[in-house]
Amino acid sequence: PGVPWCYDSQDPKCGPRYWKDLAKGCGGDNQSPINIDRRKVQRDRNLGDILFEGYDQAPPGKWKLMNNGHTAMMRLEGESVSEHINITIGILLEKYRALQFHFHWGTLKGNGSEHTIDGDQFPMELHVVHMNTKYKTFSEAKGHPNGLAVLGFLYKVSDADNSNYNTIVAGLKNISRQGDSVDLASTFCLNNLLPSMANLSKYYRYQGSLTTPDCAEVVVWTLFEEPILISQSQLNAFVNTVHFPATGASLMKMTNNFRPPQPLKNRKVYASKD
Ligand code: SG4
Ligand code: ZN
Repeated sequence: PGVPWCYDSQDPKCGPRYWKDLAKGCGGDNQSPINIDRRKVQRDRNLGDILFEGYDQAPPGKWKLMNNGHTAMMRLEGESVSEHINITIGILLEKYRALQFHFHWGTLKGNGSEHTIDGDQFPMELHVVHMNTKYKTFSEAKGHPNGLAVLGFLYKVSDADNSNYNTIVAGLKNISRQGDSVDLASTFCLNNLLPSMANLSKYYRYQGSLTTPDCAEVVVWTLFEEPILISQSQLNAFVNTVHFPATGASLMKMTNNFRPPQPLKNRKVYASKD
């Protein structure tokens, strides 16, 4: 079900510039991603450290890595499992439960982050999607501007492999095609995939949307300043291993699965620190 949307790299005829014709929401005034202009952000002293719960524990269940045709996505198997992974954010200290995480990347030569900082695009971006626990269902949450909270992390290339990514990178070969999925033993915790917790106090906050159709404007966005380090060969594994949905006989590598920055319009971006 849903609209046949895609990225330009798959087929320019259904790429981001046409999304608003497929889903009205994608033409809204609070769209994501955005470029973050460091000179224009507003310091907000109320933006304290985010409280992470369960990020430091290997979940009791399994991580399910899947190719949904648009990205490589990791889902927690079973609701009771993901209940243990929460964040508390914002002045109202609202609690959000983790649902899944996924990646946006580029090509072997080009960058693939969705958010940019001072116009700079990064090699890859991680999104951890959470739902406000005061709503009972995902569709109820999608009816409210504070329904979802996505944590965004940018990657930087390092010389050494990031061994915390070995399980995911190795799993990619099992999700080469759309619909493929693989259960990964949950021997690692979410923390391991992120920068050190001590370096997460600087972040940007703004009100935005999902970055794919229906582009619902229901996301409290947090983009962290501190990058995640990963090696070029680990990045290349995403570009080389995962494929878009097959059209006819040809199988096309999944590349550039990012939406470009959208107009900020009347919004403000807040920074937790100078
Ligand atoms: C990716 O396509 C995920 O696989 C989607 O998750 C996600 O949609 C979509 O990105 C938009 O999320 O953090 N980039 S984003 O704004 O979470 C939703 C699923 O398809 C609804 C479950
Ligand atoms: Zn995303």
